Amino acid sequence: MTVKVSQTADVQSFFKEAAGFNNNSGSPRLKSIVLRVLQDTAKIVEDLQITENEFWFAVDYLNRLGGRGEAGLLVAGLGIEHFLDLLQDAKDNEIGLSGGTPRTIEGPLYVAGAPVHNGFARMDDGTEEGAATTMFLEGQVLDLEGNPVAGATVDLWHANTRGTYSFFDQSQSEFNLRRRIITDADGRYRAQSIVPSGYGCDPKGPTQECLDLLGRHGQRPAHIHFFISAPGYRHLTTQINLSGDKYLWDDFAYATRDGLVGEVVFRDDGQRDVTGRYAELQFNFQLQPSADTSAEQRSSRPRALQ
Ligand code: MBD
Ligand code: FE
Repeated sequence: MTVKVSQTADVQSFFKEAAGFNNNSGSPRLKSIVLRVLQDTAKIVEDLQITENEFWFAVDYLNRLGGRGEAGLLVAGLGIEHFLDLLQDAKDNEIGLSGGTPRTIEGPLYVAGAPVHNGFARMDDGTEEGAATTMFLEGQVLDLEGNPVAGATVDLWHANTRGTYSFFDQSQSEFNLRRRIITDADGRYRAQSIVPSGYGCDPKGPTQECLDLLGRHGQRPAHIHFFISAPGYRHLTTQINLSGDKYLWDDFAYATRDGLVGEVVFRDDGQRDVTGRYAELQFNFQLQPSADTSAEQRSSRPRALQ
């Protein structure tokens, strides 16, 4: 027997009261959103016959998720952040915006304010020398016709050989593997860094706890994140996911897309200023023109150090 009360007039008007509809202050927008959350939560509780124990387990889970700062990780792992990309792609398509490098998720590990360099940056602090393979990353920022975009900001960040990111991994130096590179007159950016390893969720954290119950792993392929911006062009949030990685097409955050796979080439030919084996990665980005200056900005998502 399933008893349901959420659709009764009494309960619906009770939810409206709880969502602030009986007062004239606060935010009308938030009131509408909270009302819908209450209505849909009630429907889930009824339709799936959520038990008291399940409900309070979920409340405690949210406390633990926030306590560990993993809310952004869970939304990536459940594919909700990728869904937002799919929705934006469809909206763009609807109004005829197309072309250029595909967008993909930002993820939860950006830190604002990385050092700025013209044309070239050394990104790693040298502490993994011996363990890491030196990586030479270079390419151009182009418009949709293939013309170079000079003065574009290539804001990039990636993990170290253990798959961890500076700031979130306090054992790394400040802004290690995070830089902003301004493209030169040919639209070119160049970086010397280290080949990153893939990221794995903390096996003891609340996100992995949920993934375990879904029968899923919490691994990402090796990848490099980018914000690309330039006056007159649409902001681009994207990633290069590295070829040859076991998780390339089995990414727990669903960020790998056609057009975003980077071919890493390993060489040992003495052509670069390093001893032994090194890696080369070339990747160009193409930007769409912006309709207005707001399209040139990244979202106002709260981020570390801003
Ligand atoms: C990452 O490095 C990442 O890029 C995403 C999307 C989620 C967790 C860790
Ligand atoms: Fe990442």
